[in-house]
Amino acid sequence: MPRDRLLPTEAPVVLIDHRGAPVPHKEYKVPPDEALLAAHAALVTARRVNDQASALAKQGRLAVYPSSHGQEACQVAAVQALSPQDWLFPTYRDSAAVLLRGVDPVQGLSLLRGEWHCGYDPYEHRVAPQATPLATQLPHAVGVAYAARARGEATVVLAICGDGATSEGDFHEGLNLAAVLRAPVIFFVQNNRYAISVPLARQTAAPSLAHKAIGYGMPGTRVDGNDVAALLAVLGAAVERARTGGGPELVEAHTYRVAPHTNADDPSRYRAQDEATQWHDRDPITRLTTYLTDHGVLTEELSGAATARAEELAAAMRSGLGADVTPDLANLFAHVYSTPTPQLIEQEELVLDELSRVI
Ligand SMILES: Cc1ncc(C[n+]2csc(CCOP(=O)(O)OP(=O)(O)O)c2C)c(N)n1
Ligand SMILES: [Mg+2]
Repeated sequence: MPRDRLLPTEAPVVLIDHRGAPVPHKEYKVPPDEALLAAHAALVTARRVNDQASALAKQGRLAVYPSSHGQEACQVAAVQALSPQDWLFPTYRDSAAVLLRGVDPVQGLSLLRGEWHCGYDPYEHRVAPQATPLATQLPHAVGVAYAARARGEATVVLAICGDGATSEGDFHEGLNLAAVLRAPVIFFVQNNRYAISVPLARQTAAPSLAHKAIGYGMPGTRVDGNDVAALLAVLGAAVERARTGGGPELVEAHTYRVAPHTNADDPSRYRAQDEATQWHDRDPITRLTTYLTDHGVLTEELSGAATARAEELAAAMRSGLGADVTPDLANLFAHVYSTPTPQLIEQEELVLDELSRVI
């Protein structure tokens, strides 16, 4: 779809409102029932992944878990907008998306177990390692997109980041380079209104995060981040545009981090409790369930099957991550360079020698 406007729309795109009612839009349409049913099942799975992983963190089975509870529509749409040949570049908050893309749950969560930097093979499902340093994955994503196009492949890259990450230098460098190169990459900003304790108002003076796009010369689009139908339509159109040579796009999803930043955070220290409560009414699963039920598309049988599949994944997480592990500390150095530098070898010897005295 050609985009002749660069400025974002006044209001975020909404196709199904928080009461589950359809909202007409002149540019985007509600995806077909089949796609919405798949999204519903994926939402149920994503919520279960978040709840199960949070419980495992409380039990000490994961070192930390940054939950995307309440942001599941973003997780689901990011994955469903992509084809198998495309690449996903996730952050630490996007474990649900990583697992929905097909990464094994034990391998996918090994980073948060403190066991590996990245426990899965990024090439298997075309999922880059989850980036903890903010925005550092964005220039990498541009490089992958540019290289794919140079090889004549129709690959699109979707890179996720948070509202806080948009203040980083790497965000600027990534978006600027992508626009200059017309690289097929979507920058998907999950604006959940907080960067740990820093609220959006202290993050930027721009009218919206999507407005930043115009400075780079790429379109910016605002979308309701709790409306999976709108997300699928907006991201789907952006992916299609990028695939057919239209260049990059910045998509800002308006959502809310219902959960603490991680299990180690206490949000009552920096935000009012009723703020989170208000967002429960905008829950991404409730509104899609209402819409699909009202339209006679979601049956009890389909809903039960979605829950059963989510429970299967949760059971695999419990059994796979419930066992004790003894990490091999030498692995810290094993995958830094294909040929380790003399300095790295020296550091490894020093660390292993030190550890042999204390353990
Ligand atoms: C370069 C860098 N600086 C600081 C941090 C510490 N840090 C971790 S998460 C975070 C907040 C990020 O907020 P946002 O980008 O909005 O993502 P969210 O956690 O809300 O998903 C910060 C400052 C980091 N990981 N990387
Ligand atoms: Mg944030």
